Amino acid sequence: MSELRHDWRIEEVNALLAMPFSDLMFKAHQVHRENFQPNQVQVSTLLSIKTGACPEDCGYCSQSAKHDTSLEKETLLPLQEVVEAAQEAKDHGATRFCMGAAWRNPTDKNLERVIEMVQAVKEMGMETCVTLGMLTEMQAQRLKSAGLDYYNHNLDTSPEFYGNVISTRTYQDRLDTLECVRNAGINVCSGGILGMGESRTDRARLLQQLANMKFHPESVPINDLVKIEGTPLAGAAKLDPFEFIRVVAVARIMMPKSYVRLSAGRTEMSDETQAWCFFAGANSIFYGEKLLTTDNPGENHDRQLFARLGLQTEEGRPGSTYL
Ligand code: SAM
Ligand code: DTB
Ligand code: SF4
Repeated sequence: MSELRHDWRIEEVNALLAMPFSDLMFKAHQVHRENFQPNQVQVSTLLSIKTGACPEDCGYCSQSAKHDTSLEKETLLPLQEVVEAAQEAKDHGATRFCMGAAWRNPTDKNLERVIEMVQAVKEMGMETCVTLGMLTEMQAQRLKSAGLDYYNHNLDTSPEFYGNVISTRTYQDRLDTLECVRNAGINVCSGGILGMGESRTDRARLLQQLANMKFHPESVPINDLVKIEGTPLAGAAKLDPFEFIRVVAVARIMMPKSYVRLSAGRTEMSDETQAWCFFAGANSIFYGEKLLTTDNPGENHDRQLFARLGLQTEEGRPGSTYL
């Protein structure tokens, strides 16, 4: 059995990323089989509960007030709308409902409204995840006592490349929030985005940061940049799909017991690339027509892909073999 390590050196990570492709796939798949059912995929659905007008300047994001994107802004959704969306996600086979808000950080008043949403979704028998920006220790504890299962907060890239993408907060701000979440006893969901013009070493440094935390994040989303008109990264060069698959494989090897989520970017990804990602150790996806503000593959497409690959949803609807 593979051991959990928290002392990865950058040369080791770079060496894994540089392995011959077949050797890397073989190694990652072995680790995957030792730790998970290889044909099962966990399914989460996303909802943007507060859209746009965000004061942060993340260079990839449609929701930053600093970029001129053609996004319709929305205030925090009413509870009833959230409950209806969660019910629909559950009916379609999702086991976790993830709610995202375009905030730098939540106010205590807004946090109370999100807590009502978390409690309502939990009562429906789904796992809950929220991503609300930076948190204080107190806010993280408040979310924990309300029963929140996961908090998503991505490191996004390496510490060295971070300043090229975001100027309104620091890498340390991200690490501090993750520590508050971990200390509160909430499961951590943290990963990054590939294809923002970073180097392979930046990708290795991101994985090293995630794996060398005291505890590995329970969930590691790997996003392929969705290029959004009007953002500074709209013209970023497309990442080689093999490089994306390599990063998934190395995440699997370094964090053998974590769920690795094939996250944003599936719409532009071939079915074959996705199949390689599942073989390399990805075992979670976002399911549903929309991510937060951008398109995700249609549900029919995903259902067919699962059937073609013989994949099953983890803890899916009773009696359903595929999605
Ligand atoms: N405002 C909160 C925050 O930044 O933590 C929560 C929402 S934010 C949209 C959640 C994550 O979505 C980001 O950290 C980033 O990794 C991912 N994301 C946002 N826009 C993206 C894009 N265009 N392509 C890929 N991933 C993206
Ligand atoms: C994550 O790593 N990816 C999700 C979720 N966590 C919140 C968000 C993807 C957003 C993609 C761009 C959009 O739809 O706005
Ligand atoms: Fe705001 Fe989050 Fe988008 Fe950054 S990624 S601009 S913090 S919504």
